[in-house]
Amino acid sequence: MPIQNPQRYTVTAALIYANGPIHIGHLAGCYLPADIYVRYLRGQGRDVAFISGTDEHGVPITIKARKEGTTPQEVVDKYYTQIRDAFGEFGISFDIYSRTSKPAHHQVSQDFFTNLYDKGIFKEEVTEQYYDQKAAQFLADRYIVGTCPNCANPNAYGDQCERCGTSLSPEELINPHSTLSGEPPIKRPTKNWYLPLDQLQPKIRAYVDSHPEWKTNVAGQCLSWLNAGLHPRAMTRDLDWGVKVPLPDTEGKVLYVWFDAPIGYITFTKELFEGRGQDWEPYWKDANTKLVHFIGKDNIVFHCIIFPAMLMEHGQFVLADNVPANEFMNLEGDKISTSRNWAVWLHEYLRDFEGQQDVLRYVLCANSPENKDSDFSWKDFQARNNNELVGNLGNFVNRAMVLTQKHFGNKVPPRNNLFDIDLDVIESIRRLPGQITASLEAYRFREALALVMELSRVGNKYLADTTPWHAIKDDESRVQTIMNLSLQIAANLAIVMEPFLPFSARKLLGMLNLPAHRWKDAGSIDMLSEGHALGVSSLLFTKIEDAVIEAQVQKLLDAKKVNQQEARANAPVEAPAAVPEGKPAVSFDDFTKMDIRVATILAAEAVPKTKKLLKLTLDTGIDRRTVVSGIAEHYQPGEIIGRQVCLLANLAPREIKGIMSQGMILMAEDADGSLAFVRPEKLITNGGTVR
Ligand code: B3M
Ligand code: ZN
Repeated sequence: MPIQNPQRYTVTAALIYANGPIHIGHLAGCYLPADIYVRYLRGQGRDVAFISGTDEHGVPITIKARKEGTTPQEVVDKYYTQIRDAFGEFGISFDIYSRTSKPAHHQVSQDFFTNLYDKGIFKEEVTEQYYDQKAAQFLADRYIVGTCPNCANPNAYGDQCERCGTSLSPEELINPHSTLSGEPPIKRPTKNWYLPLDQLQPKIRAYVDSHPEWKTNVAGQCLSWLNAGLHPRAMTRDLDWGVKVPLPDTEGKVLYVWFDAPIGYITFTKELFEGRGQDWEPYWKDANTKLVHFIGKDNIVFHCIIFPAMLMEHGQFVLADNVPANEFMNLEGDKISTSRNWAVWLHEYLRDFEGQQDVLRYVLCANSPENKDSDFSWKDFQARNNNELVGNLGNFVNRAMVLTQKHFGNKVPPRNNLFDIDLDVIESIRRLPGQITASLEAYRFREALALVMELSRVGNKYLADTTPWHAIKDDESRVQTIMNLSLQIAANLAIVMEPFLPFSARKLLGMLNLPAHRWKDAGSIDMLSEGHALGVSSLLFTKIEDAVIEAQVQKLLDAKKVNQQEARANAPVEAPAAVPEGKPAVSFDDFTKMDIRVATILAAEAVPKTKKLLKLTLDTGIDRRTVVSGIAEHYQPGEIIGRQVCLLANLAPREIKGIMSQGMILMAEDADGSLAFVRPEKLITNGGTVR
């Protein structure tokens, strides 16, 4: 059960690896929802510590250093600053953003390890681990790749297959080889310390079971791990980059990055409060503290099972009350990928859309991957800005301000007689903030944002229905009421939009000449008293033109082109593993019965009401004929006219969707299901045979 009426909140956002710049997927996945939640809590006047920083250990860092030809330390120094600054620019309001490479963190995680060690929690075990003789190094996690036993991806890592998401151990990989030398590894004995998750399973299950309120995507992953049965997991690694194992004779061993990284939340909390000269311990040790971890879905097992197990065995700490993990956000229908440069980078957005951080925050939240993967597209970004932010929210606020300025000297007019339409509006002002609060408390940020926009829509409709710009001619008193209530809506908006659109909220508060927002004022129709002087009005949002969006789309298309070229250049010579099995032998006679001809496509058009079919007109040398072909998902009609193809010309004609198809075009099918024409490699006279 969730904790009721907590005295304070410790809110964490994942410690991202400091090995590259950050993109919209990171923001949407955990930092934006965490920031929305924390801003809301602060608006409520709650005591909250918002903790994050970079994860500076582990194989992802050392691999990056190798790639860039520098040291791990230089890598983390460079990206820590970049990442921290990008979050800052987007208004992610951490109370502290620190780093796991700091000596204080090494100390805290070593103490934690020693605490468990002294209690005899770890199982000490000598096992055979993969070792690269050439590089003289053990191959943990991402230093080893091989074929995924689950989906046959030939580039699965020793800890995880990025294609199917399965978590792996190096032993499970088929054809393992070292990413350092490319060689197949040998096995060597080494000693490591294991957290016996198998023995802790009942306690962990009881903890997970005590939180039936967790999101279904989170609970689902936990249950599938628990039902499969937990295994002991090594908490140390044979690596030289990381927190040294605090035991004698452990040269060349460090703590597993997933052991030290979550302890970083504790270290950084300590750093924050010690810096303020305050006691940090209640934020982790008092039962009235609500601990919430914001993460992406790939980190669920670590935050819901392994870290809680560590905390339980330590014994002094509270466990997470909730872990509202998000799914992933895709980009234009494709998985975001750093290596393929398929991403919208935050530092580039800041350059291309100066001062428009709230627009991205809005779009990422409105389209947040809260329960399932979602997709970011530039067209949707533009439409949401132009229709929702400019057309709804900005338009309402602007009309309320400008009309007041024009007719009432920029001062809040009195509220006079109220009619039904006014009472309805008042009802909405009173009701919506409560609903927004309930959604935020339940981590339903998309829904909360939709309700904020609903309040603005109520305002727009009120103005459209009462047309104060006409009414002013013969009923000034009526218009006073309308503008008074409209401004009260605007004041409510300034409060409830703050967690989502902090930059615009601040601007709106300035326009209304109101002090810093307090959540408890939301729902009131008396935030602006009669005669209150308003500030200077300006536009909250501006329209984004087609050309700006087209430039962004072009940038992605360019990235795709570069990728395709690189993929072609690097394509493996060997055939990929997954090909269909061979068929039984046929006689040469059987083969010669097939009349395969070279033909040219003269015309092509989609077959109506089908997704897959194109109707083709072919010049076969013998005749001109129609063939229906299932290639519409692979080729546009316009791009194939004039191409030579191979046609099985004597396949018995058959009717497909009312069209008589005379033959079949030969296609080659790739492992991923994509199709390509089989065609002569030089121009052949139509009707030439294939044998
Ligand atoms: N560094 C993985 C990641 O960046 C890992 C998170 C640690 S959270 C304590 O996605
Ligand atoms: Zn896989």
